[in-house]
Amino acid sequence: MSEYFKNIKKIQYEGPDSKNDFSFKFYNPEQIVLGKPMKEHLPFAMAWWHNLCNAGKDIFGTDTADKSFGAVPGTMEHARAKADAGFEMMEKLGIEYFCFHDVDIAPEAADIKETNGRLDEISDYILEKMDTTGIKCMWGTANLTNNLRYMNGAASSNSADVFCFAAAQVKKSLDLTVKFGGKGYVFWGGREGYETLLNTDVRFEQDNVANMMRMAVEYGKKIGFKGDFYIEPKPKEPMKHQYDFDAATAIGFLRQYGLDEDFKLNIEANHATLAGHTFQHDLRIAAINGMLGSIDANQGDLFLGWDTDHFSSNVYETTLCMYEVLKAGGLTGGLNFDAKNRRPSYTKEDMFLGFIMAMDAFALGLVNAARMIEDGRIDSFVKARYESFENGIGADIIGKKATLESLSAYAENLGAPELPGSGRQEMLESILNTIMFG
Ligand code: XLS
Ligand code: CA
Ligand code: CA
Repeated sequence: MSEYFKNIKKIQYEGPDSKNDFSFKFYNPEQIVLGKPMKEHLPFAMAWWHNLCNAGKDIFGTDTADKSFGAVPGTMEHARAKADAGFEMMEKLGIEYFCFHDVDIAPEAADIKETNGRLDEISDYILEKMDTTGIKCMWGTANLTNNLRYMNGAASSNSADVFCFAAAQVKKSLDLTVKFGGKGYVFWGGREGYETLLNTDVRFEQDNVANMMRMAVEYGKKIGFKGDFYIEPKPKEPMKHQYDFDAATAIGFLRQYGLDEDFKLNIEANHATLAGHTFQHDLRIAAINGMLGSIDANQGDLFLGWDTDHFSSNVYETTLCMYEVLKAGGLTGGLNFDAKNRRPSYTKEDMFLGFIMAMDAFALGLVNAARMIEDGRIDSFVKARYESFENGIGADIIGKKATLESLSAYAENLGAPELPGSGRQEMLESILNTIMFG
C-alpha cells in the first residue's frame, strides 16, 4: 500500500507560537475543557466526497487538483486508493470519523446490481482499514442527486420507477452504514424540491419524501441500525426551492409525519446562512426542540449566494457554534468537515492545511465557548431579562392561571407598564469580545 502524503508527518499540537504550518496551534486533543478532553468535545469527521472525490471542477472549468492517488479514476483500484489516502490523512490528522455517500466509495455501474457488488467489495476493504486504525464511521448517506434519473428529485420525483431506484440506494446505503457501525444516517435534501409550482404537486411530493423516510426507519429497525436518522436542512441549490428549507421547516415536517421520534437534524453552517439565518440560529432551533444531532462544520461566503463549503476559519462563528453545542449537552453525531479547498489550493499540502485551519478554529471556538459558560455573565443576563415572569402576574401567565380577561383587568389597573429594560446588545457583544480576546 502506497503512502500518498510522504512529505507530511503526523500533525502534532505545537501551540500558538509555532511557525510550523503543519502543526496544530490550538487543537490539543488531550487538553481538558469543562472536565473532558478536547477531542471528546470535538468528534471530527472527514467527508469522503469533498476530500477524496472533489478535484476542483466548477461550471467554468475543469479539475485543478489531482485526486487520482496513482490509479485510473472510475476503477475499483481508484476506489481502494482513495480509501488508502483517506485513512492515511485521517490518521495523520488525528481525525477519528468519516462520513460517506454510496457513490463516493465505489464508482457507480450502469446496473444497480453491479454497483451494489462493487459496494460490497469496497466496504470489506474499508472495514479492514477501520479495524486496523480504530477510525469509525460517523454517518452514511445516499447520493440521490447526480445521476440523470434524479433530475426531478428522488423521493419527490414524479416517476415511481425513479422512487424505486432511490429506495434501492437508501437501502444499500443503510446496509453499509450498519456494516460500518455508523452513528447516523443522513437525508440531505439532494434535489427534493422544485423548480416551478406550475408543474409540481407539493403535497404529493412531500408525502412521498415522508414515505421514503418512514420506510428507512422501518428497514433500519429490521437490520439493527442503532443510530439516529438526520435531516440536513438546506433552502435552495440545486433546486430553486428545497423542501427542508431550514431547521424550523424540517422540524415541522418531521412532526407532521410522525417522524420526530426517529429523526434529529444535521445542521450545516453554510446551509443556515443560505436560508438567511446565522449558523447559531439553526443550531438553537434544533437544540431547543431536542433535535440537535450532528453538524456539517463549514462556512459559506456571505457575498456569494451559493453553497461554497469553505473550511471554517471564522472563530466568532465556531465560538457561537460550540456555545450552542455545550449548552445542548453535546452531539449524538459530531463535526463533519463538509468542506473543500478553494479551487486554486490544489496541492496535497493544501488538503491538510484546510483541516488544520478548521480543527484549530473549532478548538478555539470550544475554549471560548467554555469560557462564556464559566464567565456566566451572558447566561445570567438572559435569565434576568425574563425575571418579570418569575412572580406575580408573570408567574400566573407561565403557570397558565391567567386569562385574557384577568390580564386585561391587570393592565387597566396598571395605567402604563415600565419600559421592558435595555437589551444591552453592545455590552453583551463587548463581553463576548473580552472573553474571546481578553
Ligand atoms: C450538499 C450537502 C452535502 C451533504 C452530503 O449541499 O451539504 O454535502 O451534506 O451528505
Ligand atoms: Ca452538508
Ligand atoms: Ca453544503
